[in-house]
Amino acid sequence: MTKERTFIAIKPDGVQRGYVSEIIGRFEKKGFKLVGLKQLIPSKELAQNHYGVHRERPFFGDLVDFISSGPVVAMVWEGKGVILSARKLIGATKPLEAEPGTIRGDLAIDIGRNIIHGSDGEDTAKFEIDLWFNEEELCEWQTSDSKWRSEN
Ligand code: DAT
Ligand code: MG
Repeated sequence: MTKERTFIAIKPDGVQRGYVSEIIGRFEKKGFKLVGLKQLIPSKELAQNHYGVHRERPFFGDLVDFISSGPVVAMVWEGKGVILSARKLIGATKPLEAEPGTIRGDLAIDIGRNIIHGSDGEDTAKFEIDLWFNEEELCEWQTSDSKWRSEN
């Protein structure tokens, strides 16, 4: 049974626009398993740590202000290939370049309002899950139909 996990966050614009259920639904329909879920208004410090890799970029200040401006729905999803698959479901960073059918391609217009975050690799996923969640906040559970979702 694969334990691959990724960190997904619905940003304040996605929450404000009422896309929480739409976005969770896309991951559920794909077949991934929700193992962590909470809503919070991130502190500046959390936002800065989360986007630390972009610290030197000109948009860093605005990005941190935006992410900590309102409720974020933070999630951990589990399943085979979930890190890459989630990035595909999410679509390109610039909504203009995101294909229709992807979350950003269907629901967003602007790079600064691209409604969702997803970890971009194994190391990032581990770092972000540890940053946003305590171990006790994550559920170990089996879906009743797991053998119909993935062979292993
Ligand atoms: P992604 O969110 O697809 O992983 P990223 O890690 O390159 O993209 O950037 C993180 C976020 O920062 C992105 O979702 C939106 C914002 N951002 C990235 N590039 C930007 C730019 N050139 N101008 C404004 N915001 C930008
Ligand atoms: Mg990124």
